[in-house]
Amino acid sequence: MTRDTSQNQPQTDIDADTAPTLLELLGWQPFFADQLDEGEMALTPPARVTQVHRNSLHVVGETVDTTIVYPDTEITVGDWILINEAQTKPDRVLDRQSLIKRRGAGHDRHVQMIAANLDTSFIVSSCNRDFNVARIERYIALAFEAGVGPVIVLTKADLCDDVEPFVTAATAISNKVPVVILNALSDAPKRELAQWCKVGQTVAFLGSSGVGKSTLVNALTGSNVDTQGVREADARGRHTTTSRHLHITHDSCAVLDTPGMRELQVTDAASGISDLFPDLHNLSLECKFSDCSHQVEPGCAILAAIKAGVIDTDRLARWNKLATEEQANSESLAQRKFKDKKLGKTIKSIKKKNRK
Ligand SMILES: Nc1nc2c(ncn2[C@@H]2O[C@H](COP(=O)(O)OP(=O)(O)OP(=O)(O)O)[C@@H](O)[C@H]2O)c(=O)[nH]1
Ligand SMILES: [Mg+2]
Repeated sequence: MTRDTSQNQPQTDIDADTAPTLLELLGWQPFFADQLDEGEMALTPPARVTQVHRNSLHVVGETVDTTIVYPDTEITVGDWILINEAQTKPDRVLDRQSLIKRRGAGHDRHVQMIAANLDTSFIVSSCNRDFNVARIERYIALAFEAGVGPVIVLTKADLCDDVEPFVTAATAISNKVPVVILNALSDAPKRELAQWCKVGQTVAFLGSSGVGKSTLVNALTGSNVDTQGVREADARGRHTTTSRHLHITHDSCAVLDTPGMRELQVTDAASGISDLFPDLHNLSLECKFSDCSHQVEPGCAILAAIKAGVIDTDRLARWNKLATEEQANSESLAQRKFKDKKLGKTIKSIKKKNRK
């Protein structure tokens, strides 16, 4: 069952009458082809990064399906690269159409790239205790920021007596995000997700552990990726999938399976958050002070709206939390970049002095 009030429909230029090429099945699109000079395609054929390991990348192209030893933190799963003739290293990473990223774990607040060149991110949640609007909103904000179309997929409908409260809450999140409710173990996924899974498209399953991401990957691709039952007590998964893996199908889109993410801190995502909460964002622009905290200030449009009873205070609290966190993470990221730059300059000037 799909509830779709949005305009979130993928476009594809692939000719449906001819059998797709491997490049098309890998998600090759005119956006990438336009970056290659004449002849370049034959000399260094493009390949897609399907897995990233600590010191190596697995890449697949029309003439290659190999692991290359290459420790590069600037390349992520989903990237398109041109490999050198010896097939030992990437010559060039093609410009990305999209990049989903989050603040990495740890204190240094680095940015962790989750995936590049996605068209659709399926945000998966189960119709049980896993369901959490604030967490779903985080995924949506990151997708909006990256220009990737989000779709909420509610799994385990078959195990739930009444799906309606989950559907109502999910549909209320944003009128730009369709909601699909299904049993991932049935034949529904292929049918219900078909409109986003055309040849040439790349889709990803994101969400907590145990919600059925790998089950959905298996349903779409016919693969046999490991899945595992969740804990009875709290419906939590066991972190069965441990790394991101882009799977290629023989007749539809490229499908990315991801591990359940324990923490999803947003960074560099101000416009994604505004897209998710456009009403609150626009109201805040009417506040008297541009740095209004919407707590006590006079002339605060948000406080006035609360008084008038026209905004949902829970939703307001979630927006406030997300926007504050985003600002703090982005500021510290900018400071770190500034410090790195300053340190780089100092090292350069010391080296210069020593050469004299
Ligand atoms: N009945 C039912 N079981 C489901 C559904 N979706 C997933 N499951 C089961 O839930 C368990 C967890 O599914 P997985 O696909 O491993 O979950 P995951 O999101 O990949 O979990 P991680 O790899 O740990 O992140 C498995 O036992 C699946 O068979 C569903 O819609 N209905
Ligand atoms: Mg999994």
